[in-house]
Amino acid sequence: MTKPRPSRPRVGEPATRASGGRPVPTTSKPSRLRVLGFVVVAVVLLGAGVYMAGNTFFTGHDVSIPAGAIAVNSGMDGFTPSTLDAKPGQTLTLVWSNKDDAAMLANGVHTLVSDSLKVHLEDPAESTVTVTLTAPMTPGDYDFWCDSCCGGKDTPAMHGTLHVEA
Ligand SMILES: [Cu+2]
Repeated sequence: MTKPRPSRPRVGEPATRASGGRPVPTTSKPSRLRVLGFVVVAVVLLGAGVYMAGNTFFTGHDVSIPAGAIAVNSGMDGFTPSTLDAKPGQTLTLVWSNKDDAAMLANGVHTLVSDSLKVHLEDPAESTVTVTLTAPMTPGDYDFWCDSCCGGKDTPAMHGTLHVEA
């Protein structure tokens, strides 16, 4: 009824293919290639699992703050902290978290916007992103705000200040 498949020889059959001129040894053990293939697949699956588990751990809200970085939170009450201190020309690294639900935010993001600092940054709902803010060389107080919730720029509580030391 069923025709024998013409492809690969069954284990136990005399070897008909030759590699490099030598006859392929017939063996009942799985070939090295098969074992290697299995190991590769296992390692890839394991790696993917560790990677995904890692994402779950490291994108949670209890994010560890790298040395020198500043933890900032955006919420319905504005930026916390709302004043950031910098030296002239200093680049600040902000680990910026947004714990709010997307439905409460315009475009699902809190923003950090400033004309004088030339930034328009976004932090998606329920996530933490790392962003940088470079202080101008001229000392002074530079205004920034969130324009995607609670009335945006028109609401005083939505503003923050980058204080550049003299
Ligand atoms: Cu906001």
